[in-house]
Amino acid sequence: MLLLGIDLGTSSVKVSVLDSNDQSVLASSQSPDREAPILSSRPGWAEQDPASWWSYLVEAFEKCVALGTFKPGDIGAIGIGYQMHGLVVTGKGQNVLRNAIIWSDSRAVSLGEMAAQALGEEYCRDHLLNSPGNFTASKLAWVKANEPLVYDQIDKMMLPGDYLAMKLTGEISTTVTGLSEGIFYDFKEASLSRPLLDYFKFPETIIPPVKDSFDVHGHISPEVAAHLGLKPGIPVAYKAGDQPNNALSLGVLDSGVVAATAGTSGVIYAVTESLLSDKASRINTFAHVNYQKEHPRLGVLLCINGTGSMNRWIRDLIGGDLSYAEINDQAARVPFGSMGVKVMPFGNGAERMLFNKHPGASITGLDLNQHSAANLYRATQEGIAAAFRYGLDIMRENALNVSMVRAGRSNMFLSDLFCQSFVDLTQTPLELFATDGSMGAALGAGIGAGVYSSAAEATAGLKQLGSFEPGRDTTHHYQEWKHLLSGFLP
Ligand code: XUL
Repeated sequence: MLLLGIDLGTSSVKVSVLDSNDQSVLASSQSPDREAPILSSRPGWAEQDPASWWSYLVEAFEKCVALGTFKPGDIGAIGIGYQMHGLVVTGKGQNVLRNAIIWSDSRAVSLGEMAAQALGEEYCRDHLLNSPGNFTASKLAWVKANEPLVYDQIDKMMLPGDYLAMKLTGEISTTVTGLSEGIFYDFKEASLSRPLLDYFKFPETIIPPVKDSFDVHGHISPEVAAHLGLKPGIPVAYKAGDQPNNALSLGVLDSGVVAATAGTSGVIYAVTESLLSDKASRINTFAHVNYQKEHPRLGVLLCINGTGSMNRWIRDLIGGDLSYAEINDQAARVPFGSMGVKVMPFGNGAERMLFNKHPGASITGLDLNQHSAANLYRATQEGIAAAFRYGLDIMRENALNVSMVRAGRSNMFLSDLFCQSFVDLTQTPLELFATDGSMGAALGAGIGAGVYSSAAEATAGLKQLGSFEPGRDTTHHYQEWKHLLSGFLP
């Protein structure tokens, strides 16, 4: 059977078609070619039009079909990985009522803080495993408070991946992992959080039916099947946020190994069985794709909003039409430390590991007679790597053992320079694999559709492409960077 994997990212939608027999990739494509826009009409706001996600998906799939390497009618199941924590709201006729408020949007931080106070630190820590922060529930509360005309028309609220599944199948559902990433889930009770719904006065009917990640989330509608050339009735058999999905793609299902991504955001993701929560919600705990009430598997996640977003901003601003590969070549000609230039990559919304503050991005140490664009390119990658180190220390403070990181060879992990900066600054080895979010979503579909009996079987063909080992002492450089950062913190 062929499997279609969809990765709804912030910068593009990527799709891959896999042969379930040998897990080979028959076609892969993404849309748009350059990064998709984020609409930001006010500081700290970040929205995207869900209709654009649908158009990107159709375009990316049509590009795959045009390669002529598979028959769309042979696809037997579809899986979706998606940008987390976003809010999509629909009316009775499945019409989208406003733009999606996406994960990096910070408008709801204060509403989340008020909710945390009202619910109590203990309840948030022990039951929600997080403060409501500016996650989906707080975003919905913002719509309720500020756009009552929109709120009154809401039939269902959903995560971005639930929206794509709805478009494909006409059916609306969500997942336990999705509810947990929106901070709607009470892990102690293993159910929707009643105190949270009561506090925000959300009716329970606004929450779609809840399923496991590996389950049937609907069947492709006849109209969509005709449009895309798919067989009508094939299932969407898997849905998960992009970070748990990335972990699945790397075979990270249990404690021990740790997964990372460096796309628009950067994430380190560890799996644990205990209901772990950081006292200040600087790292977050959500249900993993294999979470079961009786068999809890939780993903503990450190997120840096300004990762690929910072790298893209620098490229767009001073790199013009240069490709990322050309920028990496230039950066590699500058020595480690970027000759004193330092970058704080925090310009993409409230940073959870910085107590939901939004210090903004900054560049320091520029010498106009010495430095060129190459110094900025390198300092950007080193600044992002230093931010990873800062976050990893918080994970270790929470007794998470991170002795090795696994990542797909994609996004910023395509850059050898970034990989080396990452291992040098975090002092943690890195293994790279031939996978990405769209492949993970395809494998997830295979599990959900029963083609594979376990995640271990689905990821058995995972190929390692290389590894990086820490090679230099970066203590002094990192201490200087951290000292600069402390100037921005409360
Ligand atoms: C994870 C997070 C981001 C988004 C990006 O908690 O907010 O990594 O999932 O798509």
